[in-house]
Amino acid sequence: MSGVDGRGGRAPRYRLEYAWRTDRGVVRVHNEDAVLVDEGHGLLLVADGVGGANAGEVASQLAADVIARRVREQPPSRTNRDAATAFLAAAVQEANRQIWEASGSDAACRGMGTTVVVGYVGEGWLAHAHVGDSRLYRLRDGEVLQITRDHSFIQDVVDRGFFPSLAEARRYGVGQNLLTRALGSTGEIQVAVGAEGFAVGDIYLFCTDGLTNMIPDDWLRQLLGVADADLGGLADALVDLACERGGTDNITLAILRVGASR
Ligand SMILES: [Mn+2]
Repeated sequence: MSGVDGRGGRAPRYRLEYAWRTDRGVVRVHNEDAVLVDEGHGLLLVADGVGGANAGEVASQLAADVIARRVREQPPSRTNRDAATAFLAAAVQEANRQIWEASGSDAACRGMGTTVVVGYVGEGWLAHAHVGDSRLYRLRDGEVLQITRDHSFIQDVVDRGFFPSLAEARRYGVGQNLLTRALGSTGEIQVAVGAEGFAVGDIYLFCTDGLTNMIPDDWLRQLLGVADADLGGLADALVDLACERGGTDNITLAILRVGASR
């Protein structure tokens, strides 16, 4: 089988591009976010750690390390997206256990935790899993869609109908920083998972709240919508804009762009 058209053979159907950045921002002394992109394994991950001293950094890096190790040791299926999402959920649960145990056994790490959002590229789809308020967005046909739903108090009050939107809840002073789920906060954690089929031109953006709290959705749409932009330049522009608009938190992102194979 020649696979020239990419449907029958082993030739890739899509050309994938990756870019990632992490930045301390303007205000914070430390960067407690972590980012990991492994193009060979089709893995993207960002995590936003919290905790005293350097414990937030420990937690977010531990999440990245544990999940990456599992994927590298025994790569999940690229053809069965249910198997891949189940694999990601198990990997995130394993990261949770290790962070929970480390925070119980090391006084310096007590109370540490982290968000995580992770993606895994299969044949024509992206499987994803998350805990906390780090997000996955997709840009398609000029529309920005937030794929993940935050595990946060402010999202909960919106879901319960007290406010029509996050923006409106913020306007009434509902704080954004209270998470309802985080890795390391309990021995067992519920992981949200999903999978998205690719279309040529899709851009997937994984990011921490240091980006989304600084950049309104319509600005995000504007930047991501510049077709054929250099992906590294796009990543730089997002970080620069978040810093320019205050940069009050660490800013971390990983981008996947789906192009046509040649
Ligand atoms: Mn943050």
